[in-house]
Amino acid sequence: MATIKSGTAMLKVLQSWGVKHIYGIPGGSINSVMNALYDEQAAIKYIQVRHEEVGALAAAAEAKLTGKIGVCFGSAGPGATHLFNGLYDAQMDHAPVLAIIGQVASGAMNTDAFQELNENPMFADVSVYNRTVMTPASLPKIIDEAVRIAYQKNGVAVVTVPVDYGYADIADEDYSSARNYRVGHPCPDLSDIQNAVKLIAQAKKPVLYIGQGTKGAGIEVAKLAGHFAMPVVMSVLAKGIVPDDNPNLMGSAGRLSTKPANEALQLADLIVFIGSDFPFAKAVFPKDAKFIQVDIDSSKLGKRHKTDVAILGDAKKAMQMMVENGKPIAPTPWLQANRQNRQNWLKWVKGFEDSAAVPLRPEPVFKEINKIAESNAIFMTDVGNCTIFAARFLNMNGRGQQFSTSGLFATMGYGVPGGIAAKLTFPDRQVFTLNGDGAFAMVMQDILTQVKYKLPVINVVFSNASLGFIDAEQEDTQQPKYGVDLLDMDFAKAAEAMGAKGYRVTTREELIKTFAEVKNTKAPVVIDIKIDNKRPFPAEKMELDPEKVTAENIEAFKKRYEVKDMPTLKELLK
Ligand SMILES: Cc1cc2nc3c(=O)[nH]c(=O)nc-3n(C[C@H](O)[C@H](O)[C@H](O)COP(=O)(O)OP(=O)(O)OC[C@H]3O[C@@H](n4cnc5c(N)ncnc54)[C@H](O)[C@@H]3O)c2cc1C
Ligand SMILES: Cc1ncc(C[n+]2csc(CCOP(=O)(O)OP(=O)(O)O)c2C)c(N)n1
Ligand SMILES: [Mg+2]
Repeated sequence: MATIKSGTAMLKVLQSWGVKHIYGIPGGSINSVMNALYDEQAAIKYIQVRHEEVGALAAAAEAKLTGKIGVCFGSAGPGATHLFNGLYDAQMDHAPVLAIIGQVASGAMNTDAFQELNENPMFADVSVYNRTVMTPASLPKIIDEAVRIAYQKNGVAVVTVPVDYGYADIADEDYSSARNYRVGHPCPDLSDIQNAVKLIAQAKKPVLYIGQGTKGAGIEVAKLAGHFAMPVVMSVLAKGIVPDDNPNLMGSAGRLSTKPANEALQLADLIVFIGSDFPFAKAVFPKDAKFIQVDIDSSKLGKRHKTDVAILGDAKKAMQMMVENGKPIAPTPWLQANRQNRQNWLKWVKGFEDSAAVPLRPEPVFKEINKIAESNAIFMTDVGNCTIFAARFLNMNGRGQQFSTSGLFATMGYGVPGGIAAKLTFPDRQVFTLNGDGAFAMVMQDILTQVKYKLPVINVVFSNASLGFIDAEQEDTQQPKYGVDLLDMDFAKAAEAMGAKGYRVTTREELIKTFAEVKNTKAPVVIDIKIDNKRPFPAEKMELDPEKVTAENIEAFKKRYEVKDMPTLKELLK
């Protein structure tokens, strides 16, 4: 009988599923996997990260960008516990990820051995599949099962491997089911579609709300909105699906939001909610608005809002069917007012783009990013005020550019790992990471990984010497600012020390010069931009409506945020 090492058979299964690289850090309990990775290095590349969390986040980010399984590993004990943030990120944004966890040798298990943890209960909550391998012969089959289930459930599969098993010889067979993998969604029910278009025809102020479930269907979103004269609001994770220059696109709602998007939803009498699980629905959607929901996951229907018409099925197909089954509606005063509101907002934002104020404002930074961004650029965005800036100020083309962040888990430290994953997976595409100074400091050691693997990522750090996002929250809860100030540092120097190219930017001239220089960089760069710690315009709590706040408050609000020529949507509708 031909034999193969169990660890090698495992990697052959991963190859059959199209896995090209695996992120992790070696340890005694995972060395049989390292041994197999050494043997198979021509087919699967081992990526040495400097923190397992970065490996797990990179695997999650890769899965989000490609829809394909991301793979990471950690050794028993501390290597395993370091993976959690990446795995929760994958779980909460529905990304298929496989985590291979080292374990002490089978004979030492359950003896409180060095670094031995009871790994199954540890990973129970984060996973859709979670098993410890019990014989060397079953390892490749269990890995195949894990990948299949991670795909089917869009979640995290965890396989714990006692270290001795990976070295053992087993029968050399085909253990993979990859060739049988199929994806399919239920077709929307025609009567549900007909009920939906009836509701749309009756609505006076309909809004189309889209989430990342509409990926690949930007054209259908634009058609549906145009056909029924609906302004469009998107979740942050849907950024980039519809071109930002579409006149019906209001932006995102909630706190990472724009004025026109929040106002459209406040006044909506119907929300057509497609491919989203928007967590702030209760706070942002009017309770009494009629609600149509489309989702491929039946457990989501009716979850976030009382629902009048629930449609189980693929977003693209459902949108096509709605257009086919409903009479077109000519642009209404409601749509026109929303378009005007959007125009006013964009004009106001543009008014800051050439600001030479020092410390810099974020708008001039995004002007330069938008200027050099290529038509298929990837924007990996960290968590904090920079997520607000990216949601508002990135001008994405809806045709090849991609945006990603840590959505529902919202972990800081997503940018740098995301940049590693994006550049490894798409070496020919331009990759930006957009990071706050707090978040960047959590993972900046992995600039070393970008350097080691020659990944020319453009890392932008918004240095405001503050945990700015939380600073604003402490203002809202009227408590003393505490724990939110950060020591400023020179990230450019740190980058240089790690072998990357570092830029320190404090003025508009330096900003323009630096971005022109990094446009076609062949090496990783870190641009440390000293920006003002001003609170971003709070579109989630605007004090502009005379029916709700005093004239004095409106004046103070306008003064603080330099608001001009932005009447409320209510005023525009009069
Ligand atoms: C600091 C921070 C603050 C945030 N604040 C905001 C905010 O103010 N506003 C905001 O919008 N977001 C915000 N987010 C992101 C937010 O937490 C959620 O992650 C996001 O709103 C969810 O987006 P989604 O609904 O598109 O994606 P998901 O939660 O992934 O939902 C997608 C839905 O689409 C369904 N689906 C998938 N494929 C299909 C298909 N083919 N057809 C039909 N349905 C499909 C899925 O079953 C799922 O129900 C923030 C993130 C960070 C980091
Ligand atoms: C790992 C983790 N810890 C804490 C938080 C809470 N949190 C959200 S945003 C934020 C501040 C981010 O600061 P920074 O990266 O400097 O960005 P800024 O808001 O200043 O632009 C914090 C602490 C989090 N989301 N993730
Ligand atoms: Mg900061």
